[in-house]
Amino acid sequence: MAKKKQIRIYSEPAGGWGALKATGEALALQGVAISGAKTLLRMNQPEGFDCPGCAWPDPKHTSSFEFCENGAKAVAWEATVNRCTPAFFAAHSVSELSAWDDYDLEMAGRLTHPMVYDRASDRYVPIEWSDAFALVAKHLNGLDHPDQADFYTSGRASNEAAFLYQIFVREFGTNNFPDCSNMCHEATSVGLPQSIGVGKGTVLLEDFEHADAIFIFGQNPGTNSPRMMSDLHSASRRGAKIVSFNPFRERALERFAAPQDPVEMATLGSTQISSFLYQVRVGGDVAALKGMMKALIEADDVALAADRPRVLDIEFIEGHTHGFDDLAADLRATGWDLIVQQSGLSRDDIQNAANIYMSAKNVILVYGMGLTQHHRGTENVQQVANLALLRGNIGQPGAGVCPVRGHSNVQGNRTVGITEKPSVALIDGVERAFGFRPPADHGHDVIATIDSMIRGDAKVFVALGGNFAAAVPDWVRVQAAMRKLDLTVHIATKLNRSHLVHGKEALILPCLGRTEIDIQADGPQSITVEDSMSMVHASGGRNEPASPHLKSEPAIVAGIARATLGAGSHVDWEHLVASYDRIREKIEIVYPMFRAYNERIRVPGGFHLASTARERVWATPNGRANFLVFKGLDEDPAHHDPDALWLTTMRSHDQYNTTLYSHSDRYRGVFGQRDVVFMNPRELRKRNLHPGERVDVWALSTDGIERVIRSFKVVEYSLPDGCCGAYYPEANPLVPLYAFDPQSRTPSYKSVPVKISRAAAVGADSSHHAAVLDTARVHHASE
Ligand SMILES: Nc1nc2c(c(=O)[nH]1)N[C@H]1C(S)=C(S)[C@@H](COP(=O)(O)OP(=O)(O)OC[C@H]3O[C@@H](n4cnc5c(=O)[nH]c(N)nc54)[C@H](O)[C@@H]3O)O[C@H]1N2
Ligand SMILES: Nc1nc2c(c(=O)[nH]1)N[C@H]1C(S)=C(S)[C@@H](COP(=O)(O)OP(=O)(O)OC[C@H]3O[C@@H](n4cnc5c(=O)[nH]c(N)nc54)[C@H](O)[C@@H]3O)O[C@H]1N2
Ligand SMILES: [Mo]
Repeated sequence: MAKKKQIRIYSEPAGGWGALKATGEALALQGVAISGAKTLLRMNQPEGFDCPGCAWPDPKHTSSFEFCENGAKAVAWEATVNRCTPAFFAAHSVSELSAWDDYDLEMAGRLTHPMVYDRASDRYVPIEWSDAFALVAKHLNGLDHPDQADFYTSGRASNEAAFLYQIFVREFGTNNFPDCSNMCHEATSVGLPQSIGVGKGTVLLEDFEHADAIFIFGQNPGTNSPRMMSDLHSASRRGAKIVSFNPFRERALERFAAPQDPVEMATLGSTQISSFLYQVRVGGDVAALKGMMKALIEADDVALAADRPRVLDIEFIEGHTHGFDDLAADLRATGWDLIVQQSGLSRDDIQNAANIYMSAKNVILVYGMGLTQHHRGTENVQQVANLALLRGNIGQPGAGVCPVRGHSNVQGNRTVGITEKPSVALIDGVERAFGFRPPADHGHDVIATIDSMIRGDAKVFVALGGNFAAAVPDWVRVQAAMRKLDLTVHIATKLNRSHLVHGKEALILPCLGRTEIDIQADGPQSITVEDSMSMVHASGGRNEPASPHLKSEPAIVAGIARATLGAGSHVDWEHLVASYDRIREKIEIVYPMFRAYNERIRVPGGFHLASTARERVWATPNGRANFLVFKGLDEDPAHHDPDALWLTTMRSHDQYNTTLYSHSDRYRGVFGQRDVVFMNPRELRKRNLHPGERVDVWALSTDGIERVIRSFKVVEYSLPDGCCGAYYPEANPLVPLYAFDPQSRTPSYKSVPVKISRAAAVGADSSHHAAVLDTARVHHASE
C-alpha cells in the first residue's frame, strides 16, 4: 500500500475530518473494519481495556467513548487480521527479512507460535513452550555471573507482568533492568525528586479545567497524546492562554478541530490552541526558561520599588522552598543578549511569555521529549520546576508540573519496581513478601547494557516487549554487539528489527495483547496500569486471542522463572499466575501505597497514587522544594563548527515509536517517505541545496567514529536557524553512544551536531534504509 511520495502543505487543522478519514483507512488496512470498530468502543471503558497507545489519562475511565485517531491505530495494529505464522518464517530466512523495511516487518502481523532460531537453515522454526523455557534456563544457569544477563522492559507491560519480572530477575541474582524509560523520562525521574521530592507529575486531569495558562515545552500532543487535545481544546475555548515552545510549528499546537464537536465538524471550523507558538531553537529551552524567570525577577523588583503587589509568591518561596537567592543571583548575572542568542527568540517574545505567566493565577507547565532528551535534560526539567515554584504553581488547583509520559504503562512499570537502582524500601519489601533478600548493588540501565554488550561481557538479553535494537542510539554499533550475544529472547506481539538482530541462539515468545481475553487457571484475568497522572485502574481484554498458542506476559515470565529457579525458588510462580489478584496482593506487601489494591481497582476509574508534592509536602532531604541553578545556557556541549546544525529526532504522526503505521506524516506534509531532513530555506541556500535534493548527514563525532546516514531528501520547513530535524529511528545511527545526560543517562536524541552535504553519487531515489543497512552489514562482516 505504498503511498505516492509527496511533499505538500497540509492546510487543515489537526483532528477534524482528516483524523476520521485516517482512522477509517487504518482500520481497513488491518482488516478490522467491523470487529475493530467494536473493539474501539471497549477502549477506556470501565469494563474494557486501557488504550495501548499513550499514557494520557481518561476522564475517570468511566466516560463515553472518546475518539482518538492514534489510539484507534494502536488498537487496530494489535487487532489486525494479519498473522506472522511458522509458514511465514519457513518462507523467509532471517537474512532475507533483515533487508525488509520496518513497516513490512510490522505488516507481517501478529506472532502466533513460540519460535527458535535454527542456524542451519537461517530461519526461525516452531518450538514447544516448555522447551523454550528450558533453553532460557540452560543459558541463564550456565552464566559465570547473573550480571552477564540483561532484562529489558518496554512500557506497555502491565503492573502484574512487570512486577513478576522484577521479582524473577532479582531472585535470579541481578539488578540489570535497562528499560525504555532510560531513553525517555528518566530526566524526570532523576530531576524532579531533587526539586520537589517526587519523580512524577503533580497535576490531575481536572486541573486542566482550572488552569488560567498552560505552557507546553517540547511535546507534540496532537500526535503523541491526542486525547490531551480535548483538554487543550476546552481550555482554549474557555479563555485559558496556551503558549508552546517548539522548533516545529506543530499543527495541533496551532489549530484543532475536535471530532467530538458536532458544530466544528459540520462547519469545518476549528479552535486556535496556542495563543503563541514560539519557535525556540533546538536546545534553546533553557535559555527561554531562564529568560522568563529573569523577566519575573525584574518585574518583581519593579513591583517592590513601586510598592505594588509582588510578582513572585514570596509567602510560598519563604515557607516552602530553598535556594531562591542563588537562583536569583544567577538569573541577574545572565545577560539578555546570550539568552536571545541561545533561545533563538527575541527578548519581546520571552517578555510576552513571562507576562502571560505572571498574569495567570494558576499555571500548568507541560513538557515532553523536547526537554528530556538533551545532555542536560535533568537540569532542563528542574528549570520547569523552578518556574513553577516562583509563583507557587505546585499544589494548588489548576496548577502544577505535567511531564507527559510515553508508553501507556511506563509509569506503572517504574512504580512496581522496574529499576536498576533498588531502594532499601524495595529490597526490604521483597524480603517481606517473598522471604529472600535481593542484591543491593546497582545494575545496568540502557547505556550500561550497551557498554556491556560492546565489551563482550553480556551473554543473554531478554526483552519484555519493545524494540531495543532500533530504539537505542548508535544502533549500527549496538546491533553489531547484539549479534555476539549467546542468547536473545523477545517476548513480543509483533515481529520487529530486534528479533532479526539475534544472538547465537534466539527465541521469539509471542504474547497476548491488552485487547485480548486472558484466561488463567482461576478464570479470566484483568491487568492494571498507571497513567501519566498516577491513576491506577484495571484493564480487561475482550477480543479472542490472535492465536491459541499465545501466553500472557505474566505466564511467560512465570514459565521462565520456574524453569530457571527450579524447586528452590521462594516464589510459587504457578499459584501467583493462576489469579492476578494474588500478584496484586504481593505488590501490596512490597509497596504499602497499593493498600486494598484489589478492592480499589474494582471501583470504576480506579484510584490515585498520592503525590506528596501535590499536597505541598516536600519529600526531599531538606524537606523543602529546591530551586536548582542551571549554570550557563548550554543544554548540550557546544560545538564550534559554523557549518554544523543541531539535529533533533522525533516521531511522525504515523508511527508508534519504532512501529510504523505508514510512511506519511500528514500534519507536516510528508507523504509516502520517511528518509527526509527538515531544513529552513536560509540553511538550504547557505549550502546551495534545493528542496527535494538528496543529502548525506554526518554527525560531528568526537570519538573518531564515522556516523552517517545517506541519501536523505531535503524538505524545506519553517525552523529556527541552526537546526534541522529527522525521524526516529531512521536517524538514530547519528546519535553517538557517548552523548547522554550524565545525571539521568538519557541519550541526547534531541541534539546531535551534524554536517550536511549533497549525497555522494547515490541514485536520486535509493532507499536510505538500504544505505544504512549497507553500513550495518559492513560492521557485521568486520566483526
Ligand atoms: N502516536 C504516538 N503516540 C506516542 C508515541 C508515538 O511514537 N506515537 N510515543 C510515546 C512515547 S514512548 C513518548 S515518550 C511520547 C513522546 O511524545 P513527545 O514528547 O511529543 O515526543 P517527540 O515526537 O519525540 O518530540 C516532541 C516534540 O519536541 C519537539 N522538539 C524537538 N527538539 C526540541 C527542543 O530542543 N526543544 C523543544 N522545545 N522542542 C523540541 C519536536 O518538534 C516535537 O514536536 O509519546 C508517546 N505517545
Ligand atoms: N532518535 C530517537 N530515539 C528514541 C526516541 C526519540 O525521540 N528519538 N525516543 C525514545 C523513547 S521516548 C522510547 S520510550 C524508546 C521506545 O523504545 P521501545 O519501547 O523499546 O520501542 P517500541 O517501538 O515502543 O516497541 C515496539 C515493539 O513492542 C512490542 N509490543 C507491542 N505491544 C506489546 C505488548 O503488549 N507486549 C509485548 N511484550 N510486546 C509488545 C512489539 O513487538 C513492537 O514491535 O525509544 C527511544 N528512542
Ligand atoms: Mo518514551
